[in-house]
Amino acid sequence: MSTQIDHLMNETRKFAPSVEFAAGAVATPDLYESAHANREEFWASQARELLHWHTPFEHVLDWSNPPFATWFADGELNVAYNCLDRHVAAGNGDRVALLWEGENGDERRITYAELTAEVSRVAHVLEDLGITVNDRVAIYLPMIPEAIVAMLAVARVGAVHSVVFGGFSADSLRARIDDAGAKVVITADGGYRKGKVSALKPAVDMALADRGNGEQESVEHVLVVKRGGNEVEWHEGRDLWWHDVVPAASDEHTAKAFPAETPLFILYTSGTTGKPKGIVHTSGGYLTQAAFTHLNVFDLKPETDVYWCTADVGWITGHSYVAYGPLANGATQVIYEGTPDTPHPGRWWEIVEKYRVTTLYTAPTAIRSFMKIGRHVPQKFDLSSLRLLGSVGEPINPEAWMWYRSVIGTDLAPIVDTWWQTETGAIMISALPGITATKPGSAQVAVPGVSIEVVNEAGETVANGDGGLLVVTEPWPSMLRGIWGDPDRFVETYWEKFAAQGYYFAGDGARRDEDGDIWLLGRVDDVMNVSGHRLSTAEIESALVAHEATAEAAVVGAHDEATGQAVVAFVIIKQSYLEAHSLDGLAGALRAWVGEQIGPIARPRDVYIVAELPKTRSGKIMRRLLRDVAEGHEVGDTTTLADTMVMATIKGQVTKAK
Ligand code: 6R9
Repeated sequence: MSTQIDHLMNETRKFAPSVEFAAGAVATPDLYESAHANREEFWASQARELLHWHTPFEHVLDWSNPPFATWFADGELNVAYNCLDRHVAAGNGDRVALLWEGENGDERRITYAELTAEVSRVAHVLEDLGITVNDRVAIYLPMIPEAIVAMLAVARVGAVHSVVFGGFSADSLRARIDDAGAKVVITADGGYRKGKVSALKPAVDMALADRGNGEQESVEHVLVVKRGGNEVEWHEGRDLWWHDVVPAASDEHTAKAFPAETPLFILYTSGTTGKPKGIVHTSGGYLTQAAFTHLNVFDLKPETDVYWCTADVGWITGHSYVAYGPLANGATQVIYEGTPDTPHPGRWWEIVEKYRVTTLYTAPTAIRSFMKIGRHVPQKFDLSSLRLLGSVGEPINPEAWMWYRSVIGTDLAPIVDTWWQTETGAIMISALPGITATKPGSAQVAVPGVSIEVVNEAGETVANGDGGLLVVTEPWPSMLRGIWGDPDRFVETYWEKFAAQGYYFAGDGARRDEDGDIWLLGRVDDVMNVSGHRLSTAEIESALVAHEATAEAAVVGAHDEATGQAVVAFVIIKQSYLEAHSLDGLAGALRAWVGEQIGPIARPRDVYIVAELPKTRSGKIMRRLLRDVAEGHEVGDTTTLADTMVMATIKGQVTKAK
């Protein structure tokens, strides 16, 4: 790690914005000045300028009961109205909102007027199903326009959505439905992935199957979009086809105003324990910061830009920078259903050429996988429309940054490396294009109105050049308002570590360079980052021990060229299992098992069957030693182990398996 950091810290290349870009840039340096002069007044004026308030707010921030914040609490708005109707009212109804490309080549162009009408119909359908303010609706859909429509329709009626990534298993879906107590699930028969229809409805059926324990099921209805055309089972009375009920509903729907602190969504994310956390975001503050950052970080010119964020709506990036930010700003955006290499490795670049995409926002893991294939693939396409590139999800290594800049951005487009989290709701650290001279590998500076520090364990700000922990020192509008149903966990997880200072602890290590620019160094807890997706070691360990063969399991995130980190599991097999079975194929079976339990993204790259795990005297598994083994390093300090010989045994077993 330290050699990697030193290497990063020696990165001195800098790219100043071009004169033309700077001259036409949306963001101006006075944003920093006015935010600095009065942070609350700054956010209040952004909220007034960027959004429509049915009832204007007087109160900006209430921080009298930290860490529970409210923003704009006496104001009222409708999030869907802000993303739809007001653009139509302003005469932009004919502007294309969504340029949708199915993996199989299907295409749809949907204007703001059409999107407003469709969301209105679905809002009626939801109301007819009894959905009202604060009710929860689970959304389990592929990347099709209906995913956006569903989110906005839920928001329009004041209800709360919980989008569950379509790649998650029935068990993961069930846990999320139960935790939130969802009344309706919106899903599809299936969607296209890697050239085939991948079914979704069966997972919903499994999630809702009778549990045989007499527990009351919260879900009353399942609304099903027909996309894959695959056969599905039907539960009369519970299931409804979207195409039966939506077209029949009225396309006129009055968007009622709701208080700014009305919950907008719950999004589950991995924490350090096995149980995913339901991160809660509310309406006014969230939408303000999503819109502000989308406008300024992506230099949005809504009349001429074609924006494309490649994230799935199942992740926070898909919430803030596919659904809410772009639509609040009246942007035209591309949405693509499928995988980047279907049916050919140039698919993304073909889409950029076809729609003349100007702004591309994606993840380092995707960039590295394109690097691996080679520049000849993107170079077959005309990428000259691209004028701005964004990165999110994990640290982007300078090599990938440079490749992104030169091959995709043809040495012209600025790159914004944006640091933020499910919990922060919107971008917190990023260059502003046209203002900041960018540096490969560094996320650089807090956005205007956000206060970030790098501190030591005692909460003291470190000197430039030193490393420490990343904290947010002041409340921000799109901050999480809590963990669904678990206020204690909210306080413990984020606020206890620096309670004396009142700082939010992000869980990331960071360092400031001599210019004061911030470099992110990865998680400091047991959360892994695989292809930009957060996975918890504990969650995968509990899936592994749920298998009949496993006695004990330890999971680590090991460095991986392509995915940033990869899941590597060490498992001890039960004696009883060993006596009755051969170990042939067991590692593969355990990999597949995790994929079924949690979802394919959680499937370990390697599963090693070992006789013992390294533990401290207090019984804590020392994952850092296992990470050394997984990465093929010299094993670090073992003096705190109860049995110092155990690492030699494990190394022997891993070497044999390799
Ligand atoms: C938006 C998103 C959050 C974690 C975060 C950090 C990592 C995100 C990053 C980055 C370095 C960046 N992360 N962006 N690390 N540079 N530009 O990814 O949210 O899924 O909640 O993950 O991702 O470790 O703490 P989420």
